[in-house]
Amino acid sequence: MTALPPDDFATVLQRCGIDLPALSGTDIAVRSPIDGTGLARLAARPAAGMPAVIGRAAEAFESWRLTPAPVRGELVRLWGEELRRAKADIGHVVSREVGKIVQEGLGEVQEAVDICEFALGLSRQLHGKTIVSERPGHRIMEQYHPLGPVAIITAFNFPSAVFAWNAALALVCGNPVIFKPSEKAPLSGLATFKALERAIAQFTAQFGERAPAGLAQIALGGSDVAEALVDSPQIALVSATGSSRMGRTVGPRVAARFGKRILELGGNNAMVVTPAADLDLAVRAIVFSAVGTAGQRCTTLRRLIVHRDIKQALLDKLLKAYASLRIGDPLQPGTLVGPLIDQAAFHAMQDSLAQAKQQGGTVLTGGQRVLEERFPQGFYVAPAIVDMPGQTTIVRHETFAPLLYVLAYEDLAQAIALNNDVPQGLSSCIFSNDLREVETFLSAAGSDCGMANVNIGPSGAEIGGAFGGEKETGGDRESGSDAWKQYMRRTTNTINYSRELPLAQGIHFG
Ligand code: UN1
Repeated sequence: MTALPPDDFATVLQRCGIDLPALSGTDIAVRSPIDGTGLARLAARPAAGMPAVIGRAAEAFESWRLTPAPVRGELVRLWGEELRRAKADIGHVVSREVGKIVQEGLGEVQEAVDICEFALGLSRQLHGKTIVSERPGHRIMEQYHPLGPVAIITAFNFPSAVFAWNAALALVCGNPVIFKPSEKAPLSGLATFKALERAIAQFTAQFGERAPAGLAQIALGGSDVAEALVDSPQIALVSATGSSRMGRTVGPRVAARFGKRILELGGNNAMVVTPAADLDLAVRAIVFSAVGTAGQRCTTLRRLIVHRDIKQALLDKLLKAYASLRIGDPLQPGTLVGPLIDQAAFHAMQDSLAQAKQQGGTVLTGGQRVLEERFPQGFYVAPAIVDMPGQTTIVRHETFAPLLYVLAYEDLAQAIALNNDVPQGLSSCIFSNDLREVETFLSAAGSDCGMANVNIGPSGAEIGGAFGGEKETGGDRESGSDAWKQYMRRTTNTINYSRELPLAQGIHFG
């Protein structure tokens, strides 16, 4: 199925509300990874202008925090509707700008719609607890209050959904947002942001002045813009998605000013395939999670930990599936693997392949550049599978490309140890129909990742669950479940409705 509008890209951008001439400049050159075509040249916001942006958000917070949460929910409802309406167009922009196949571009916008609907429901459920007191005539309760301006710094690979995950929750929780999209994907960010602006306009028509001017702002720019957000004491929460290297800089800087942060950093996600697995199901899951999005999801499958008795049988099936992968223009229906984001990503993959070989690896398939003649400026690769003698240095490193390492194991304890013995801790999964194996993998002695799945791959999480991971992935959670609590401040209230003043812990004072 293709849902691409037939129009040219300029028309699609216009329909998304993006006025290119008004945004034009020389700072950010946007290229399509499909064929290297220049899509736009945009002006960056000078870092010197950031205090004013942050100041407007701080001002907006003063009134937005007092708007009842269910009324704030109306704004994300409208945003979800706008996103639904613009789904095909925004999906197209995502495909053009980051090279996702049509289905995945659309899926990303659907993820943004889903989180808006989740946030709408949440707008009536921002509840705390009531706790019994040890003192007569007393009651203890918790309330969740808005936190303050939230900075959202995103990566190129989910340029629409990750902004929405954060912004929908932040807005419902009573916080203004400032969005700094990746310099590699500003148009997808803008298209998603413009839908929010349209929702704000409708909200204002309905509720008057309730949506203040600085409620949602976008700041196109480079690391200096990000740094201004990271270092500002007026930014209550910095939510940053990207590499562990980026997080290593952002985390301590936010901590130094006692700010809050959500870090979603690198993953090195594994699948354990046991002798009790449905191999055909496993193969389907491996293909989607290892080659989907050309291996450029933080949840991409990077390590296949397979029992030695079934390794060859699994590899035979997998190599067959890889041989039929359609690599090419992501806008064409039927394509499964689009391009890497840029030349640097291609070189990083080649470098990792060279290191893997040096470390004893055997390339079973792929790794080479393809379609070079048709797309001299597009970096397409044949997804690679590399058999490794063990979990060497390069296997422990996240390479953002379709590069799958295969490791053999003998007993489940060893498989779990391999799963956990990497610096990252985002997602993981086991393929097995053996209850004992499955429950062990999910237990306290099992996978140490933020996400551990059974008989599905590590990628493609639904928004209802908390998303995030441990160790160098950052330790935080966003999206569903109770991730909203990070966007609010908790206050514990002890209320005395008696005529006495008993002290806690039985203390007599005076
Ligand atoms: C990311 O790669 O940064 O679970 C996010 C998934 C998607 C989100 C990925 N829902 O693969």
